[in-house]
Amino acid sequence: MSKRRVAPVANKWLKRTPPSVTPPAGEAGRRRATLRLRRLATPFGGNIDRAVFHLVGAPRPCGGACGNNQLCRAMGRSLMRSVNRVLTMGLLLIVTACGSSTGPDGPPVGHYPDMPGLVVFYNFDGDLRNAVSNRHHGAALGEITYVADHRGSANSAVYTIGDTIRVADHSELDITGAISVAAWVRPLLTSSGLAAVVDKGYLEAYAFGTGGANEPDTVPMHAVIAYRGLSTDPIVPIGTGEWSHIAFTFDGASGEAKFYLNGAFAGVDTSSVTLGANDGDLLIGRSRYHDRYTGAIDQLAVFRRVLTPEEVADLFAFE
Ligand SMILES: [Ca+2]
Repeated sequence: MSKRRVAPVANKWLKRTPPSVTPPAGEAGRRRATLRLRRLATPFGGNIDRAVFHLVGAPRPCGGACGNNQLCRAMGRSLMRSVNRVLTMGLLLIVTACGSSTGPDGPPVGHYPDMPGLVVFYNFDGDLRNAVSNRHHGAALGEITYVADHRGSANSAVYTIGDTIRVADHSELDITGAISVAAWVRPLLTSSGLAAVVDKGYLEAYAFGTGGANEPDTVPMHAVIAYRGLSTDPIVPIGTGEWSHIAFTFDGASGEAKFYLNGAFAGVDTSSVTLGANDGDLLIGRSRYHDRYTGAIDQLAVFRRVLTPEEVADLFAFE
């Protein structure tokens, strides 16, 4: 496919999903903005002015005109890499448009980084559907409500308070060897133990969430593999009542468990346990042993492999 044919598709896609023009404040915000541009710039096919304009509201080229602005220099490097991927991205955009349940003029549905090994992805945009396949959709056990997501979009994240989402047991959810789990979370309460955002029965399999309060108004990330608790040391706190992106990877071969907070590496733990299969349902919002998570959850993803730090950063930046 030529770049000439890709451009109209890319522009149409951008028109449907206008990017934010204001990068969030702080170091995490700058990192997120940079990553966001890397994704946004790809379909521009090298139109740097337009990409920068969309991101920071400044119709100027990156590079010299931006002087010492670190964000712009990072954008420039990302853009050069992105241009080389434009043909591949163009194809993906067309596939996304064709897969939209509302037709080519509607918003993309179920779009997420086209990453290998993704087993389930729940965007919780008003429903409990798995966007990866037509299997493993969630069912509410109790009353489930929807709240605004980390960008403030209404009805775009799920809120659990003593209620649970059940995904029926399936061999595809029995992940062994290596796993990664990621989600946006806004925990409301601290917990003395595990507060399971997701659980497949952690006596044999896996669970990931928060728990073990170490300071007022904060919780750490907490994973359990085959009944072995895993966390960062020292503990990296997550604020309660605010959105954070958390991710966890476990490599059964090396026993290495890595944690990421807001797209950045946060710590490692090791264990020689064996990640196993069982006949449990996949539960969201509590474990099968009733370790409840209270708060909001969004963009919950489970992979059957170890994600790289770059991939975790991409998930954090994903719109
Ligand atoms: Ca969502």
